[in-house]
Amino acid sequence: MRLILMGPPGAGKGTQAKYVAEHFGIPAISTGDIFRANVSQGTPLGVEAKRYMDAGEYVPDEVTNRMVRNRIDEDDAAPGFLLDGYPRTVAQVSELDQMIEATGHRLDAAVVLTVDAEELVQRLLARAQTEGRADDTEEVIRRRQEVYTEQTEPLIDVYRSRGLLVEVDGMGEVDEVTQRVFAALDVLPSS
Ligand code: B4P
Repeated sequence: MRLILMGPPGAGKGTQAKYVAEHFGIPAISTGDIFRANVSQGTPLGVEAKRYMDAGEYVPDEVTNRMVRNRIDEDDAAPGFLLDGYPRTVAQVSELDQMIEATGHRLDAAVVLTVDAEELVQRLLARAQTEGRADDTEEVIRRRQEVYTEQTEPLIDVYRSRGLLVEVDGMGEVDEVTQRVFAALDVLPSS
């Protein structure tokens, strides 16, 4: 199973990714988490990524693509994977197409979580209180929403035109959303 999980910042990608990955027995690969781990370890990748993340901007494609390519080459991703937060740009879509083609497999679905704009801001402000992430200030949250609208929202039509889009209502309790994702994916031919 090869899945991507999309949605605006705060839609619950990271929250749902772990349940969905566990359900299908595949690793959840979060570009945001990998960047944050590098930031906290002070690696060169982390130093570079932090500049962009703290401003609410996307990390440059070539950096992100290389990182994902290395990660999906690892053994645990051979049976499949769930990409949480990648691709986020048109250039990342082409790169991912090549990565998957090289494995002789295909993408099974692109799941997009839809959540009201006001709810997104509330969730991220609540996360700021509990986790204190540097990119969860109101100003940066607003910038992240803009970047998503400009650079990532167009990807929804790309995957829709390929017949791979699975839209899931991301409003409500975490468990309700998880059940909706399972219900949408369990009917796919390859699962
Ligand atoms: P991410 O880590 O992907 O962060 P996100 O979009 O903010 O969060 P997500 O949607 O996963 O929300 P979550 O489940 O945590 O990216 C961070 C940054 O990394 C980007 O801005 C960018 O700079 C960089 N980056 C990552 N990928 C990149 C790429 N491909 N290219 C370039 N740059 C990249 O949920 C949010 C909050 O809501 C949580 O507190 C959660 O507990 C809560 N929540 C979740 N579901 C809920 C529900 N149903 N009800 C109530 N609350 C809920």
